[in-house]
Amino acid sequence: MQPHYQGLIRRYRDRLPVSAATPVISLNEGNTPLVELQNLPRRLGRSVRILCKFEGLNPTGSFKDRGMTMAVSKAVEAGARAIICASTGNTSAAAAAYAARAGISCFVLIPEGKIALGKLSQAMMHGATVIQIRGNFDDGMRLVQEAAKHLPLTLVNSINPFRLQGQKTIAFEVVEALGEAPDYHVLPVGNAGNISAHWIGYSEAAGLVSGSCNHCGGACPYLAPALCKRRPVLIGVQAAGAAPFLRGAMVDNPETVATAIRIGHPVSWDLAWAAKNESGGWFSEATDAEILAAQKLLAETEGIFCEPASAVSIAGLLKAFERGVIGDGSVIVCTLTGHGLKDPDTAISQSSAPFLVDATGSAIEALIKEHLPR
Ligand code: AN7
Repeated sequence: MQPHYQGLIRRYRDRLPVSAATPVISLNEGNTPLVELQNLPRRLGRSVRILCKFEGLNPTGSFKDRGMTMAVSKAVEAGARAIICASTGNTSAAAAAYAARAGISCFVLIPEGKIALGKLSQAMMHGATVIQIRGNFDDGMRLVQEAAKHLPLTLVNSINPFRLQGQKTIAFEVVEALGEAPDYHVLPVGNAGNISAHWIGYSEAAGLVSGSCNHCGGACPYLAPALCKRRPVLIGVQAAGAAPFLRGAMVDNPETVATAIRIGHPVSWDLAWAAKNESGGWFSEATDAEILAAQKLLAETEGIFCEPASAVSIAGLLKAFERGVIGDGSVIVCTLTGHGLKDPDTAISQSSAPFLVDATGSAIEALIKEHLPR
């Protein structure tokens, strides 16, 4: 029998802080498709390659599974019997699922009324103790840190360094798929763990660890030596109503339709600035209208349905094109962090309502004829 893919810890064991003693808690996350856009570049009149790393196809529907397999495996290795996190939704879904897989308890704090229904249903189905707070994600983040200090709980937000270790593997996969790093990598930024993890991953794939390149020692299996130091320019995109990196300061009352990134006090503040600076990249922002338009555009022109927070990368890319900062021939990867099915309400509210007709052949035929391509 062929050994089938069994998740990113087994795949990248030699590059992750695990040992033979680490119990691998996995749902075979990672190994997500890198889908090249076919229609959008043409429609935009750009001769560039745009590839979407569709993290929505992870087991719980978001990139959080990459971090959670590591965080929960290490928690169980250390003897933890319960984990806790604050979440805008996706982290709670992943934490709940991996805790179920591990047979341990899970507590999640979520902002009341501000998490997408798909995510809430996941946390509830997997048996987590779901605690809604009268506050936002940043309040929740403060509360879980306090709780983890004096209660027997392992905190699994991205402040837990094992989360970033798992999430860095996305860069390994991109480099393997393309044979080298792309020119640009665009992704949404909320709590800022993921942009930090992307940079760690690209740096390790390039043989650049702790600021020094060791490719000559042959520690860089993914790249030809000539390309060894190559890393992408990172473009971190925020929702305009929750954009502390654009404002240069924390934001107290973040608001956006992209509830996943409704975060004003990102915990990986310094790491994210370093990633942006070292990569020669930049932060940009998109309004709610731009985010929803980008989500719809991607769904209608390419058949890819991501959640609003993920469409932020497409919105940021469109802005970069408008500003003329991305040259012809560039290879661009966009991380689509979560699946569109996570947030059906937002999708339905921005689409036209289904038609309703009598159940007769003539009614159906009339309607179809009206809509056939001419
Ligand atoms: C779809 O679930 O913070 O910048 O609590 O769900 O690493 O925070 C979610 C974040 C982007 C931002 N896209 O990533 C949570 C949570 C989606 C997300 C982000 C999130 P970070």
